[in-house]
Formats: sequence, C-alpha cells, structure tokens
Amino acid sequence: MFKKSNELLSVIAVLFFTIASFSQEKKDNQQSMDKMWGEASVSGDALKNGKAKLFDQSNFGMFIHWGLFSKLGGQWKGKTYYGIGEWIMNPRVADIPAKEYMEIANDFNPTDFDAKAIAKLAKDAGMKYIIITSKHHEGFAMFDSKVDDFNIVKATPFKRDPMKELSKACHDLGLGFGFYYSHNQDWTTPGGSGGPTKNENGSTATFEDYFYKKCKPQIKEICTNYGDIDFIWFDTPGGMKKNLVIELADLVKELQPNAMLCSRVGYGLGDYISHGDMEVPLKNLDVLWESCDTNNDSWSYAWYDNNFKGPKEILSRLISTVGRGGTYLFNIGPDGNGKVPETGVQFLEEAGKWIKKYPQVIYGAGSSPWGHAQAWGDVTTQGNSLFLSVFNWPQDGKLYLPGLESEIASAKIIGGGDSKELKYDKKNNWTVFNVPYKVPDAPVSVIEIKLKSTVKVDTTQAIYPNITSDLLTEFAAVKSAEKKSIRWMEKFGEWKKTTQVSQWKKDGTATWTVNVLQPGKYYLHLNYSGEDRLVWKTITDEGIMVQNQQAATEKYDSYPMGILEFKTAGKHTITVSLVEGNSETSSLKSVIIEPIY
Ligand code: H79
Repeated sequence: MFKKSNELLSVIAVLFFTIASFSQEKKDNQQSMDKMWGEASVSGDALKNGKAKLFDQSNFGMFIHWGLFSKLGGQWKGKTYYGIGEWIMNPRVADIPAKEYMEIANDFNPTDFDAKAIAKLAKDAGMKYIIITSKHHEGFAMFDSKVDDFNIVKATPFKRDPMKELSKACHDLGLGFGFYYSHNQDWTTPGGSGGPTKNENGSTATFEDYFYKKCKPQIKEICTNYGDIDFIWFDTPGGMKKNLVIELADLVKELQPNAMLCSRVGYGLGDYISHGDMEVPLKNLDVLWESCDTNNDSWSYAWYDNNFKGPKEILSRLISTVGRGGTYLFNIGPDGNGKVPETGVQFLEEAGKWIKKYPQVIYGAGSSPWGHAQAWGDVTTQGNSLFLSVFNWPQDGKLYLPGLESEIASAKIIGGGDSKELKYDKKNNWTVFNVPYKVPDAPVSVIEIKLKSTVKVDTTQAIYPNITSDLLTEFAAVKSAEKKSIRWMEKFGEWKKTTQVSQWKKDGTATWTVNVLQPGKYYLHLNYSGEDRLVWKTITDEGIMVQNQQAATEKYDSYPMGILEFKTAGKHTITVSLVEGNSETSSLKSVIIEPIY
C-alpha cells in the first residue's frame, strides 16, 4: 500500500533499524518495533501504593530532550536536516563523524539555562515530575561524570552541572525527578551500539568495554549524586544481552529503590509500559503505562520546528491518555543556549491554568468506563463521578452520551460560572443533556455526572446525532481480510500509527456494531489508502446499501460515498467490503458517519 512514497522508505527504514539494532542475540531477540518499547513485568496493583504512586496519581509529567544536538538545532554545516533533531549525527541523517561531533562540546555554553524557571514551568503547567536526558544516543553526558570526560562539566566552557541544578529545583518545588539514559546506543563511545568499533589504540572495542567502563558506572553516578530519583527512563534496549540489562536494573533497584523503570530498559524488567513514541492508544489498557509525546514535532530543539501543540491539543491528548488509563509524558526541547522556545512555554502555561481549575479531571483520575473516546471529547472518573471533558462543544444545545446504564444523581457544568443542574432525557440507552449554546469554558468544558451507584455502560460504538462519528477499524470485526496495526513516519522520526484492514479476500468484510439514536439519513465517508480507483460497498443489517467508486492515493484520506440510512433506532451493523481495486493494497482505516443539515 505504500506504493512509491516516503512512507515505503520509512517502513523499510523501521524494519532495517529494527533488524540492525537487534542483530546481537538474534534468536531470542527477534523483537518487533512494539516489543522494542518493551513489556513491564510487575502487575500495576502491587506498585500503585508503593513506588508507582507518583506516576499513577500524577498522570502528567515533563520530558526534556537536551544535549549537544540542541546546539545544532537540526542544522549541520549550513544544511538543515528535518526530523528528530537528536538523531542529527546518525549516518542516516547528517552522518557526522564521532570525532567532529565531539568537538561541538568546545563551544557548548548554554548560559540561558535556568533550572528554577524550567521547574516552575513544569509546575505551572500542572506537571508533577521532570525526566531529562542525562545521556542520549550521542553519548554526551549532560552531568558531571568522573568516569567519562565527554560531559558538560569537563568538555564545555559552561562547566556547570545542569542536572544538579534541575534536580535541586525540582526537589525544592516538590516535583519528582528522573533521568533518561540511552543504555544501548552510544554513537561516540567505542563499543557502544552505533558507536566506533575501534578503541583509540586501534584495538577492537566490545560492547562490554562500553558497558563496564561507561554505561554502568554512569548509571551509578546518576543514581548516587542527585538525591532521590523517581524514574530511570532507559531507551532503546535493542539487542543488549539480558544479563547486562539485569545488571543495570539491579543497580538502579539497589541505589534508588523508589525509582520507576520504564519498559524500554528491556526484557520485561520495567515497572510500567512505555508506549511507542508520540502515540495515544485508542483502547483502555489496564496496566501501568505511559505515552510520551513532544510539544512540537522533534524531541530536541530544531530551529525550524515551530509546530507547537496548542493548549487545547495538549489538554485533549492528556485527557485522552488519562481516559485510556495512562500517564502523559510531554516533552520540551531547550535550545543550545538552554532557553525553552517561547511559544511552547506559553502554550504549556495556558494548559496549566486550565488544569489548575479542573485538577480532579486529571490527578488520580481513573479511565473512561467506555474504554474509548467520545466523538465530542473524553471521560475520566473519580469514584462515582464521571467527568465529561468536551473538546467540541455542541452547537445545538444537546450533548449526547451513549450507553450510560447507571442512574444519575446529578449533572452539572463545573469550573465556576453557571453551575445549575443540567436537565436531561433518556432515550433508549442514551442520555441527552440540555446544555447552553454558549461554550461554558475554553479550551475544554467539563460536565460532572455524579452517579447513584458504580458505573455501568454499554460500550458499543455510537452514531451521534449531531456530530460526526469516526468508526475506526480498531473496533471492527474483520472476516477474510487482514486487520493490523501499522506505523510509519510522516516526517523523519515523527511516528504515526493506525489500525487498518487490507488483504481483502473475495468475501472479505469489516463490520461495526453501532448504537443509533436518531434514525434517518447520514453522509457516509470512507477513510482509506490504495491505488488508482476503488469501489467499496457498505451495507447495514437493514439491507441499506451504498456502493461507489472513488480515487485512492498512498496517503490515507476520506472520500464521500453517498447517503446511508438507518430506518430504526437501536443496535445495527455496518459492513464494508472492497468490490473493485487491488485487494492487497486497498487499506481501510475508518468509516465516517456525518449528520446531514
Ligand atoms: O529520544 C527520543 C528518540 O530519539 C528515541 N526515543 C525518543 C523518546 C528513539 N530512539 N530510537 N527511536 C526513537 C526509534 C527511531 C528510529 C528512527 Fe530512524 C530514527 C526513525 C528515524 C530516525 C532509524 C533511523 C530509522 C530510520 C532512520
């Protein structure tokens, strides 16, 4: 399906990367990209009252990518390399020789770095801890290291230890603190994965050389010299040997028993699952997990990357992550002077003001009983209260909530202002709230529903009467076709993921069971990729059929198919099949049902 595009290259790149980085111990180590992000070994419940408390209750933390690459800001010798900036020295990007790269340190003098200001930003943004890159794949230690001179104190004119300053600033403000450490990849140290293969004296360097001379002793340093550490965020274990990963995990456990290890340490030794980069899952997950995301497109500072997520996007991604049962780790990238880009700061502060008003929606909040998002927003919970965070406020005075089966004690818009009881009607198993036409709050309004008893819901996908419903293939039952998750890079290093259905056999179908409140006519669109022109057929359990031809390209896009009608309210099925077109490459992503005005 990725006919000629960059996407094909990217998919190949991922495969290559996966294979290349897992080349050691191939046999028991044939891990997929998803496996690379790791599995956690310990059941969440055992940890939630112990060392996982900060992680589990906070639901929101700050990630910081900062290193020598921040000084380059995506540019090398006058040329800009678009994509994730911290990869700039990699052969696949600017291919900077290790020696030359190490010289950047000579002029690295980030005098604008202000640890207190960054800690305050995190606090103002409503984040409860900071995790910062102590050493990324480039191999440069952003802390005072006695075991390796390629560090910010020894090798730069700056000479300060910014990690000392930041850990102190966090502790002073009551924030948690943790380190990112790239344990397998080290592109400037002989023996490190992706690093030089020879030592200075010409002898062959082994991974064990790097591991015992640098990696493990540096983990000891970061676990000893910075007070209490709440997280050690190892990244990309690749093909590291199990015994070495165990040594690192044991060392952290010994020196910082309260530090949470993310699953990217490898071999299931993590305390929580770290999902693929920049990914908010669609379905609830009942384990301890985190989504890491960045405030623009790159993790580290890049001069051109000014595509910052606005306050509403930050909040909606945060709320949806909490709604799925996870924790949101949101990244900023200070520049080579140590300054955090202004627009990112501003948007985070605005998001933080909202969180201050609605702390109960985020902190300690539970996941949505629906198990997936709503068309208008998402749901989080505390005890018998449901918080409906509405990102798209309805324009017709009605907010439709499908499937709530428990009795409502009260329903109010919260956050100050008008807090009158909301009136509502029950129709089938839908609750229809009469809400003001005027949006109560920006960027997100919240309705609190107090229930008389514990929550019970029918989680069937809903067709909303007044807002477009996007039925994703993730929620479809598929026969004689292949449903799978794919990842690709939109930009270099910027991951996208979707579930799609392709490889259609003759009788291949994707079927959604849906809950319809309002019978009548709706526009039907299909979102797909493919080649040339495709004919799709959509049919309901009532025998209403829409069949049409539309164009297809290698990029997912939605195309109008016609008008689909539901004759009656209640449960229905919608079944899609491919009638004409390349059965292998035609890739269906979602069915879109839009009310007609
Ligand atoms: O620190 C951030 C990334 O630099 C790091 N993890 C997050 C938190 C990371 N390391 N590896 N990966 C993410 C997987 C990325 C692979 C890619 Fe590439 C790097 C895609 C594009 C650049 C390898 C090289 C595959 C294609 C080119």
